[in-house]
Amino acid sequence: MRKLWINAEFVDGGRDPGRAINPATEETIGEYARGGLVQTDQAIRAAKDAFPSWRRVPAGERAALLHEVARRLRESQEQLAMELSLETGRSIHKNRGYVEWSAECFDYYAELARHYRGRVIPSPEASQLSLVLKVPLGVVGAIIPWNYPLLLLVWKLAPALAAGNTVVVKPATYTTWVSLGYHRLFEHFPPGVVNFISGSGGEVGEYLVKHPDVRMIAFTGSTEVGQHIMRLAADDMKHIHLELGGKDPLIVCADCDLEGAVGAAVWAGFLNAGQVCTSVERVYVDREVYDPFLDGVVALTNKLVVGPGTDPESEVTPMIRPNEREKVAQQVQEAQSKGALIHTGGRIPVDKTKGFYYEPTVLSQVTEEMLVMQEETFGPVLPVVPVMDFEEALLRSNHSQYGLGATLFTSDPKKVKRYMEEIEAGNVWVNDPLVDNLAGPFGGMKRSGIGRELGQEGFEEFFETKHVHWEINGGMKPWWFPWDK
Ligand code: TAP
Repeated sequence: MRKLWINAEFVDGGRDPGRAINPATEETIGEYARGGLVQTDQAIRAAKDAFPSWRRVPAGERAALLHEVARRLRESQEQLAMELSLETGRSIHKNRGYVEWSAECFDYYAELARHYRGRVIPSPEASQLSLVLKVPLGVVGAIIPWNYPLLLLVWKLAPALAAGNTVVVKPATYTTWVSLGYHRLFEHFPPGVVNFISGSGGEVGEYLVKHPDVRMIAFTGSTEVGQHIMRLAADDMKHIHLELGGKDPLIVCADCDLEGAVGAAVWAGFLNAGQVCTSVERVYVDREVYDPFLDGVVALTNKLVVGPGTDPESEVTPMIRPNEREKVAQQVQEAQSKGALIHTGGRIPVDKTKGFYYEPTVLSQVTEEMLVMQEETFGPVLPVVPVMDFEEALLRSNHSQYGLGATLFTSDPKKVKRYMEEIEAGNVWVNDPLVDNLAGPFGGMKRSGIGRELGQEGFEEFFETKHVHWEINGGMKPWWFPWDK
């Protein structure tokens, strides 16, 4: 059974163990300790006690420890990728890439930490020194979703540790087993700097958010829980960083490479069974190319291999749980009842008696009022909508409560210029969706979140900023009391 890891020691959960389920087979793959408030308290205390000495570790030494995490990730790539496939159901082929990318993220922040602590700014007088000083915040609570349990953990942990914070990690319940194995990556750190707890979000997660010794909450998950966290964090004025849901549009212009647009829509709509925060969830296509585009998308979707992530041939993998699949099915049914046309999919595959599969689904004749166009679907469903032109597509893309990612397919630089400036999304892709960049800040606008991960901006989130004014000469100043001095 996998245990909690607090102050560099294994800790029991004090409750009945949890069972890790393989979404492709419904089999139990392992057990994990389920923690509660006692263990969460213990972890926060360990992180608090470790902070004063961890913050003073020289940047070079800290960088070496982070590079060692990268080395350990690469060394265990195959095992880590397989465990991810077992518990998330996702493609082993993609998971290998995510492990490597996680290693690169640690390497990136190790080097950033070596070079950055703030800056010197101009002073009013020659005898003065003015600094913008960046100091770590203290204990960071990292709350992680189930869809990318390693990558989204790393996007928080690497910059938080590089900045000199200590961390308590609370994984999602569905992916606790794989996450409690990650302590192996941090065994060379001083005790208490990284701690892994477990337990339900509503109990343990909320306790972490409310705890006065936690100075920052770095959260990825649903908009609903993010809003709740923001309210709770207000009491202590905690720093918060929220990466939330999305309803990403894809605009297909008549002047684009149509084959590329078809491939991109299918890829970005059905990767990880649509359980990507930046999945394409709405497609707006210029009427001129609507028919060939839709035909192309349906034809390509029909060729996709649906199967378990542990099989490298599988392209569309299972969803995480039957209740998540049910939410998707309900959106599709609602759309169909209001006149939407299902071109392919829209059901549980008949040949899959085990596993939480849902067929990749292409819809047309959808209207903006349907749930499938309004709410995050988080499943393999692609609604395709004809539009008059780019202007209409842009307008409809922005007509959403979300603003996470967006993609434009065009060969017209004038449209690209308008789009990059006016689309209401934090991640803007042109002719190539879902490409993230370690140096490029990732995050959302509107109800998709606050703050950014990755890049220099993602590093800044984990610091407190101070302005330091230093008069080197000392002595009385003419503007002090008494006035006539
Ligand atoms: P949530 O249900 O929001 O859960 C996310 C995390 O928050 C889990 O660890 C969960 O623990 C915990 N949690 C739940 N209630 C909490 C509370 N009251 N206080 C503190 N923590 C709480 O999301 P999910 O279902 O795991 O993930 C899917 C959602 O995440 C989608 O909306 C998706 O768009 C979003 N997401 C966004 C991004 C980015 S980068 N924007 C990336 C991936 C996913 P339990 O598992 O124990 O409930």
